[in-house]
Amino acid sequence: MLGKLMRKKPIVPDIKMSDQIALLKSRKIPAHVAIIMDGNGRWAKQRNLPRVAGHHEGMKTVRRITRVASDLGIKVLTLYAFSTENWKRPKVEIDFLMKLPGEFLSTYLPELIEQNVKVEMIGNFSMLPDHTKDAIRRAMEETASNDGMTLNFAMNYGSRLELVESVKKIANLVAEGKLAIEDIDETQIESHLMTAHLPEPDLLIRTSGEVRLSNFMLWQLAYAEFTFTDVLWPDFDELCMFDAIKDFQSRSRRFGSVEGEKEA
Ligand code: V07
Repeated sequence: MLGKLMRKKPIVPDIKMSDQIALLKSRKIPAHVAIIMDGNGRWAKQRNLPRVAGHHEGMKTVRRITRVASDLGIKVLTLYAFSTENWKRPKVEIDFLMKLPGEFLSTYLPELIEQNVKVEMIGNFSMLPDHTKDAIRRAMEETASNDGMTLNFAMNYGSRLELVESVKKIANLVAEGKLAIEDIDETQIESHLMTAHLPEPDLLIRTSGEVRLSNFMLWQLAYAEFTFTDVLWPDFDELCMFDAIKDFQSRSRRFGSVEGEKEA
């Protein structure tokens, strides 16, 4: 049953990458794609390598997928890099993970700037180590005026906590007499989320065969298409990305014309 849901590594079609991109762009491209980058530890284990080797390889996939997403004309790419749950992992692993933003940015920031990519972050910034904060802050500053794709890292992010924080802010407005209870609506909740300035994701991709949301963008994904693949994140390449977009396009074609009718 779930086997049908799950995508496998696509067969390599004999079409140039640029032609495939052009073909996909002739149909509807999702404005916002969110990805749960799973399977890095398993990738390493299969090779008898330490888990951190998988995380490091996963970082290279972030670079590839950022570039192809930008080429496809995707407006926002949100990547789940570190969840609030991930603090439970061994300290050595957390220390390694917290160095990845710095390494990623010192290696790839110039090409992100060249691609006109804007770096942003959602999640609790204040709990991150200083060196991680410094790297992210610098990248956000240096790309602040870019108006191409937004590369949005979910770092120390948890969706339920985000919703709790939104509710608290609204409660404060009510307590201060600035908002009437009757005026609390979906727009109010939404406008206090960390993604308030972004369009809702149209497509969620999760790699590595897991079919769960894991506390990721629960509110924002209400109407998104979901696509799952067995491919582990370090092996997720441009063709896998094309496959996910094709999947999205085949579903939008089926439902697009009767939007609001068949769609639930
Ligand atoms: C991390 C690599 C990708 C697979 C998932 C786990 C490991 C890139 C970043 C990053 C974050 C913020 C930023 C620039 C880069 C990152 C963590 C883990 C914690 F501004 N990859 N990556 N951060 N992995």
